[in-house]
Amino acid sequence: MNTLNATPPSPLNLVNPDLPLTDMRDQLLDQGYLIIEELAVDLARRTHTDLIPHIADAPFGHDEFLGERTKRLGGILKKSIAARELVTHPVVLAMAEAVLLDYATNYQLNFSGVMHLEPGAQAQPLSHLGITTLMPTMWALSDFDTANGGTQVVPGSHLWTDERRPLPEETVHAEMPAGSVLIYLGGTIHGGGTNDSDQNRTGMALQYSLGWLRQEENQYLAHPPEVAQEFSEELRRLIGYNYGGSYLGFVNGDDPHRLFEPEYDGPAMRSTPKIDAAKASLTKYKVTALRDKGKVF
Ligand SMILES: O=C(O)CCC(=O)C(=O)O
Repeated sequence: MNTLNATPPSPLNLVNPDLPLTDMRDQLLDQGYLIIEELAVDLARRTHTDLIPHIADAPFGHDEFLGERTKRLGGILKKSIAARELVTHPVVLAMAEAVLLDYATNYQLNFSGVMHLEPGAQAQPLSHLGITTLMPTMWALSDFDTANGGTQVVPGSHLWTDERRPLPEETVHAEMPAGSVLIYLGGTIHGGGTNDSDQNRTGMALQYSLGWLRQEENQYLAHPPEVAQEFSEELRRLIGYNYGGSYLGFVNGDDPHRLFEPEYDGPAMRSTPKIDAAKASLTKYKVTALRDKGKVF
């Protein structure tokens, strides 16, 4: 039983971090987005402090999408140790598993970047990326609200056709205190808002994608082995020093993570047991789903 059941649902789909993961997953899949309020306040504060000097040096965007009063910053994991923990936050990874593992046996970090809207930043054209190949998140490093350009999302739009355009009243802005995270689906219509306030709005976008897709940010160049060796094994595997699926991404026929395991002298491993188990269950799931639709006999 969660505390939310006692009160009317938040129009912003704001939930507290104690909500059971299954309820969070259901809200995310149903509405196409979810905001977990103050999930990691201290980590977000430390990340913000680490990144402030880098944001000061970052350039503004040069077109309507990138925003002429918006600064973006990549290669975050070498700039902030605290950010590394946000990438592997267990609640967010649980949502990524729930959302992405219907279509792949593994998932990965697709992108990590700051999106910093200064006063006067204009709203982005809304994007509709289509089917769920991605689970983007936006961590509030500062408070987000409608006035300062809180991310726009269109509830339920992950189920819309490409042709349908949202009416203004169908769009909500993520309003959330620093340390909260907005999680949405790749197919949910979204975009940065207009910053009409006199404050900066700083968010960190961490996106996860199907393990067999090309990553948007080239993680191996952004975080080459000499940088990644400082990361945890979980983080290294998540950024791509791992199999993307069975037999996908090997190096010399072996697990790419061997690069960080000089002591390993066993046989080359062409997949991981976890990925093989996921593949087996996925195949079973797909055959069952097709049989239910009368397509396999
Ligand atoms: O800044 C935001 O709130 C969202 C930005 C975004 O969706 C993007 O640049 O792809």
